[in-house]
Amino acid sequence: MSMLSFERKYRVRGGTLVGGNLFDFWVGPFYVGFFGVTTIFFTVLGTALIVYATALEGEWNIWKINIAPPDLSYGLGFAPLREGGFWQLITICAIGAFVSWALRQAEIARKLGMGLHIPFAYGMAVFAYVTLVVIRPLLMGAWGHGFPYGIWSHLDWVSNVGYQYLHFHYNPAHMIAVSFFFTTTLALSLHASLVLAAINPRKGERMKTAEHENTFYRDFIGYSIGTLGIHRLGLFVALSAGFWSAVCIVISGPFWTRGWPEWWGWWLNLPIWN
Ligand code: UQ1
Repeated sequence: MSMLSFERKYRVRGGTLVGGNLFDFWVGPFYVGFFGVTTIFFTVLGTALIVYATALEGEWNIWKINIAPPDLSYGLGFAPLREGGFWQLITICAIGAFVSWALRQAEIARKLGMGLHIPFAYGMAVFAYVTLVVIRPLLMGAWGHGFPYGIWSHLDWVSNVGYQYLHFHYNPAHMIAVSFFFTTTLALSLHASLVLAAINPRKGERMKTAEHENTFYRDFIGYSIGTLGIHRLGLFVALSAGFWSAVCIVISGPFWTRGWPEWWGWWLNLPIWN
């Protein structure tokens, strides 16, 4: 709220992606817009469907609530509500809400004359989810290959699918994804600790700036990536983690159906070992 004096200058109408100035207004601190309305629509409907499906199942233990996709025998068709149809409708609502949210980010960025980095970054997470519940099931020929919506049940799904491929950690794309996840935590902890160290000097001393940050890393490892560079690196490693996660699951089944340890046969079969 304290930022409103600054925000007022930028709260200008126009520059929407669709709908002209129909929903081009703010409610309190929030921009509404056409995609704000569609986000709320899909979120409310999807949540209501989750609650309704759960009521019919009768399991209210938060850890055990489960809304399962259809049986594989339904293929790519619609299933009756209580046999996976709820899962299908909830998936449609989830994708509707996630895509609306990304387009609202894009609309706000556009109104402010900013780049589209935020919707692009968020879109990578949406892409990973869509890969799990749409792209891979389509390639495998059945919605039943999507993961169930439930805290315990989705963990069981991950474990079971992992064991279907014998040892999922031998999946090369999974290796790359995990490496990027760890690198992301390393980059963020390096960056956050460096910034906090610079702005929290000893008592009585002035806070330090980028000059000190650069100097620390040049003294320490002979290289500083710079204040802009660290954010570019952070975005790259974080997006790469999401991207390779999507790749590692979409190749499991559509591309490789045996155990992942066996994939490394190409290495053992290199002629140089003879
Ligand atoms: C860095 O060099 C830098 O520039 C001054 C930052 O900006 C504040 C950083 O946050 C970090 C972590 C580094 C060091 C990182 C690498 C990859 C050398």
